[in-house]
Amino acid sequence: MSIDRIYEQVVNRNPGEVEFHQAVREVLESIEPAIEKHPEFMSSKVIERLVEPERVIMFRVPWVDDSGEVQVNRGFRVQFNSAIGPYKGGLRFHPSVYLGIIKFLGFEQIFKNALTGLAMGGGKGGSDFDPKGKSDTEVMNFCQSFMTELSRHVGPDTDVPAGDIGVGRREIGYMFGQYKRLVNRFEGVLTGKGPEWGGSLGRPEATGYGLVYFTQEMLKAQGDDLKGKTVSISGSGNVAQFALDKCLQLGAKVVTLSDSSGCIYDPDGIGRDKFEYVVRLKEIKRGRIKEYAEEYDVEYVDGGRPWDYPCDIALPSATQNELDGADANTLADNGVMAVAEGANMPSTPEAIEVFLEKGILFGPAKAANAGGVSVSGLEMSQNSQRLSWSFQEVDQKLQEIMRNIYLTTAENGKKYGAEGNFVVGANVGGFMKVARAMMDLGVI
Ligand code: NDP
Ligand code: 2IT
Repeated sequence: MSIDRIYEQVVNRNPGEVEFHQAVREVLESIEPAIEKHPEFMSSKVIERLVEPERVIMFRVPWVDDSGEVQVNRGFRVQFNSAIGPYKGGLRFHPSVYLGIIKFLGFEQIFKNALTGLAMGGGKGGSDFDPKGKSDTEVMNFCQSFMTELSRHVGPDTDVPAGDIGVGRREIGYMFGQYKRLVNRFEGVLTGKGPEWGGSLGRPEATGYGLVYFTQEMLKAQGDDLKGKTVSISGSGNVAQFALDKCLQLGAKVVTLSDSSGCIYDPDGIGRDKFEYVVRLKEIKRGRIKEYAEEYDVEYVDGGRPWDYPCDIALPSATQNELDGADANTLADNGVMAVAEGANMPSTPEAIEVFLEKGILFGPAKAANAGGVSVSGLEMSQNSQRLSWSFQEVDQKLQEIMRNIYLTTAENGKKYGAEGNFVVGANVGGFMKVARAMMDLGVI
């Protein structure tokens, strides 16, 4: 079957799952040069197998809210590919979650995890539960019910979930507590745990720090660095916060943040004190980014996104398809030199085309945000050893991993006729490792 035919079949077999179609299309288009060199992948139907999840689990999540009313949410876990290791990938709790979102995330995770060089397959899960506005007890009730079913399908050598949008240390804690109670074993079934109960130091920081380490590698190859650069970040959650933290450490000035309600612009830069305010606002008060504008008397645009403001570097770190072709043109007109994706699939295909055509350095999510899952992999290693490494040791390893991901990505782009195109580089780099493993393991 040709690549076009395979894509058509994915669309027909997964009707309405537009984000999944988008993620598959990008990968299939960019691995074409690799497939031409390896006809054995086609004859053994590696691609047809790769686009079909090994297992899809959907379940009812009933729970009782504070008023005593029963609520019913939907739970998902897509165990996409385990050719190179146990399924690994986060859980997303957000009202927009449906099967197509989890499949797109699980599919991308296969290649991202392969790029890290660690032994992790790809998976993703979540629920349409909205933690916003819920009490702590409600979040706990929900997490316990979610894990009561999920516990049958996961395990430290089978499938190891972690956080994603709406799932942080609090939710991981409630789920880990329930798992431990159900199976009567203390084991590394989840990553992103608190350091007191089996978590790795450096995991909260890992995605944001890794994103900036990757950006630094892209700049370094051009003889440049982050010092003195103006940076626009979207989102204000885990990834955005620690990307901001690392930018500050490296002497860059961050001028924007956002959430699902709107965007703030602080031309003086979000400094250390303001960063600490944002962490308290988002992690403890669980408030809105608008409150930042009120606190520091800066511009707030209701429903706005950061891409209209001039910057040297853009780090989209909120959600999928948050930066479109028009935004990319605006960024380019304002002189942006590099874009690196903290979120998964934040740039639309049209936006990516603009960046590549205009020669703007572009770090795709599978490479640029792989720091989070990398340190999750290191958390799994520490759990297996029953040891905890120091923050410095983890951070050092993270820097090495991000550098290797950059090198693999750059080399593969070059090798397959697309020098400087890190989309091709990341997709081919991840794909080759998984495809070779799938060949070696037989028709499974
Ligand atoms: P958080 O829940 O901590 O933060 C998410 C942020 O994005 C919040 O500011 C949120 O605003 C905003 N956001 C969420 N949905 C939307 C939306 N539909 N429109 C506009 N803004 C939105 O999640 P993370 O920081 O962990 O995740 C951010 C992105 O990074 C996601 O794409 C995730 O898949 C990706 N990622 C996360 C990793 C991790 O380790 N956590 C690893 C690799 C990638 P609000 O508060 O209003 O909801
Ligand atoms: O998208 C991602 O890579 C994550 N949400 C982190 C996954 C993980 O298992 O740490």
